[in-house]
Amino acid sequence: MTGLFITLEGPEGAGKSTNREYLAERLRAAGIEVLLTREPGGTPLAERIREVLLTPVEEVMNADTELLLVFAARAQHLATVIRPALERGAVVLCDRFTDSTYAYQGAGRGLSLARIAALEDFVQGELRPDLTLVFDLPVDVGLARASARGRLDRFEQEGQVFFQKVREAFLARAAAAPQRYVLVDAAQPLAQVQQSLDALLPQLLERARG
Ligand code: Z5A
Repeated sequence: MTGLFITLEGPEGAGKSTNREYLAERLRAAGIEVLLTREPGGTPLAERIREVLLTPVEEVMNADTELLLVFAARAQHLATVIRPALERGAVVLCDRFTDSTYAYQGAGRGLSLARIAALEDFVQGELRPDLTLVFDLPVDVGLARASARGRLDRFEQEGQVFFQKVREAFLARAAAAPQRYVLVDAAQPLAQVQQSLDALLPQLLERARG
């Protein structure tokens, strides 16, 4: 694989989608091929699985079902979108990936991290992101931003305790592997967040150009 696989992670309302667009523009302006995508989703079939995961329904979804659906969507996304893009040398900017599984299904739902790691190996083989930007902000700030958009999805209906565990999981993963993760203070005004992304650009361009 010759491309560069960058993931954007963090709790709800952290600005991942907004900043994904911003980074893509900056990289494209420098002549780099960028593929913008997201999880769960990123292909028509995986987007249908996303709908199942996010739509609140009366039947309570079993946590193992949730975990398997996340990885089912990921298998499709990797096979049809992410791996082909990396093979042709593109930069893949993916809004959420397996760090979210460790944070939401692992820390949030309390599922076994060893089981998640086994599925990660099964679905991804050796593929891991080259770089992960963790957009961090206090839970109440993120939830206020997300709920300003209106109707809450199935995850957004969880309480503060769930999201606190999610936030701590992202921070712990970033602290455990500082060579792969960059922590971004997402509570700052957008212009400042984007200044910190600008500071990363020379490094990203160098890595994207191999
Ligand atoms: N999930 C999972 O459980 N397991 C997995 O393995 C994966 C996912 C991959 C869908 O993700 C759900 O899937 C997610 C976890 C679960 N749970 N939830 N909820 P999603 O990425 O689609 O959902 P999200 O995180 O809720 O997306 P989001 O709320 O759109 O957040 P965002 O992309 O980080 O933020 P944004 O859309 O760029 O910004 C939100 C608002 O804040 C928007 O109005 C912006 O204009 C504003 N904003 C952004 N930055 C700023 C700053 N700096 N200041 C002020 N306002 C700002």
